[in-house]
Amino acid sequence: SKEELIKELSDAIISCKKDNVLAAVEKAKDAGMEPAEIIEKGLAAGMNEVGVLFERGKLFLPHVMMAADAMAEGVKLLEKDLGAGATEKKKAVIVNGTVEGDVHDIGKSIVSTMLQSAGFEVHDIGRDMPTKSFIDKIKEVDAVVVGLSALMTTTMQGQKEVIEALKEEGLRDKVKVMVGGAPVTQAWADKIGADIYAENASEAVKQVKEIL
Ligand code: HCB
Repeated sequence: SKEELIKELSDAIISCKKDNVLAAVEKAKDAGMEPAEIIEKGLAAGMNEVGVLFERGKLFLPHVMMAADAMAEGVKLLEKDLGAGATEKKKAVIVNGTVEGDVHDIGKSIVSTMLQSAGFEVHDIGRDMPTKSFIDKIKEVDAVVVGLSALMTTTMQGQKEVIEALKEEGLRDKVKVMVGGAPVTQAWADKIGADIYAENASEAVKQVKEIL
C-alpha cells in the first residue's frame, strides 16, 4: 500500500544508507507514486525523524551527514520525473539560497528543484550565502522572487537582513520574499515582513504561483 511505501522511504533515510534509499525510491516510482509525494511524504519525513533522533542523541552527526547524502541521491533520481509534470510555461525568475552561516541545503535544494519543475527560472546560489550575494544575484538576473532558507534559530536573522538590504537598494517593491526552513514560522515571516512563508516545497510552489 501507499502507507507502506511511504514508511519504507522514511525508514530508508533513517537507516542512513544510500542503497536502501535508492531501492525504496525505485520501488515507489514503479508503484506509480508521484515524485513530489515520494520526496515530501517519504524522504523529507524520514529526514525530520533523523533530526529528532539526532536531538535525542540516538544518532550522531556522521549518520546525519550520511542520511543527508542519501537523501540528495534519492532526490536526484526523481529530478527527471518531476520535470515531466510541468505543463505551465511561467518563466518568472527566482533566486533561491540558504542564508549566511547556515550550511543546511537539502530543503533549499528540494524547493529549487520543485520550482524549476513547475516552470520557473531558478537561480540557486547555494548555501552559507551572505546578504550581498543574494542582492547581487537578484540584480544580475532581474529576479522577482527570492527564496531564503534558514535551518537554525541563529541564522534566521539573515532572512531579515536580506529584506532590509532589499529596502536599502530600493528593490523591495519589485521582489517578493519567501522564507522557509524548520525553525521558520508564519509569525516570524510576518514579523520580518516577508511575503511568503512556505512550510514545504509544494507549498512554496503553490504560494509563488499565487503571488505572481
Ligand atoms: Co544540522 N541542525 N547542524 N545538519 N540538521 C539542525 C537544523 C538542528 C535543528 C538539529 C538539532 O540540534 N536540534 C540544529 C539547529 C538548532 C538551532 O536552531 N540552533 C542543527 C545544528 C545545530 C547543526 C550544526 C551546528 C551541528 C554541529 O556541527 N554541532 C551544524 C551547522 C553548521 C552550520 O550550518 N553552520 C549542522 C550540520 C548538519 C549537517 C551538515 C550534518 C546536515 C546538513 C546537510 C545538508 O543540508 N547538506 C544537517 C542536518 C541534515 C540537520 C537536520 C537533521 C535535518 C535538516 C533537513 O535537511 N531536513 C536538522 C533537524 C531539523 O531540521 N529538525 C538539523 C529535511 C528538509 C527536507 O527539510 O526543513 O530543511 P527542511 O526544508 C523544507 C522546509 O523547511 C521548506 O521546504 C523544504 C522542503 O520541504 N523550506 C523552504 C526550507 N527552506 C525553504 C526556503 C524557502 O524559500 C521555502 C521553503
